[in-house]
Amino acid sequence: MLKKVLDRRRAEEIVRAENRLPPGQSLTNKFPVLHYGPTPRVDLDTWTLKVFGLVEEEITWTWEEFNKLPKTKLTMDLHCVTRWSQFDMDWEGVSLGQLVREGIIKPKSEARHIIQHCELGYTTNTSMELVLQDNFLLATHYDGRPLTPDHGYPLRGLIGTFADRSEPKSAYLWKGGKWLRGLEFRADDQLGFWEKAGYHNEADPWQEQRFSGGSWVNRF
Ligand SMILES: Nc1nc2c(c(=O)[nH]1)N[C@H]1C(S)=C(S)[C@@H](COP(=O)(O)O)O[C@H]1N2
Ligand SMILES: [Mo]
Repeated sequence: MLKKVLDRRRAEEIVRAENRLPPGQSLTNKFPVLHYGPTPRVDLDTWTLKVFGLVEEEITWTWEEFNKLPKTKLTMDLHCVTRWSQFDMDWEGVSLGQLVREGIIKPKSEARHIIQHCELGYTTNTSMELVLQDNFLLATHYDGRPLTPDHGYPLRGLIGTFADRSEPKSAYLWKGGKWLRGLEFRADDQLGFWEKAGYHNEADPWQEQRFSGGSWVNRF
């Protein structure tokens, strides 16, 4: 127990020295589970991912079709607004940016924002620019294994930071929706679940954008 605490502290000192710990965050070696409401049960036979709104052609992928898309592996640090960060996590999935670059998804020229739509009504909004970056993934696997139900099986949005954190721009973890079922391209922005509840619309952990307006300290 004590050894674990000391290991955690030592690891935290290292990432702090490497400038990989955003302000107000501390390191965890666990992978906490955090979401609102129950964990949905997902049936892969009826599962689809819809790409809709301001795109040239709307798409509905079955699970089988989705798995034929080009795969990407990447290692990222994740930052939760509740103040834990986890480092060097290995992920696999599909890069939304790559799908757009390869013309598999064709956003209309007016598209500026994306809403991630999830099972049971969870949504989160970002600029289109943010989720087309290399540090956003439509993630199917963590640490070489399919996501567990609690972490978003079978598919989640995921945004993090690369070890060299200067770019691209990052966001707190809630900007990746677990149990993802739809990507809506829009011209105007529309606040998602936590954003409506007062969390920051951009949520950059390096700028400590936890809450919108006022002092975030008073929110605890
Ligand atoms: N569908 C859905 N996705 C969600 C949430 C949620 O409540 N529902 N919570 C977000 C928040 S606040 C966080 S911190 C991360 C947590 O991911 P984890 O449980 O895999 O650590 O999921 C995000 N995605
Ligand atoms: Mo969170």
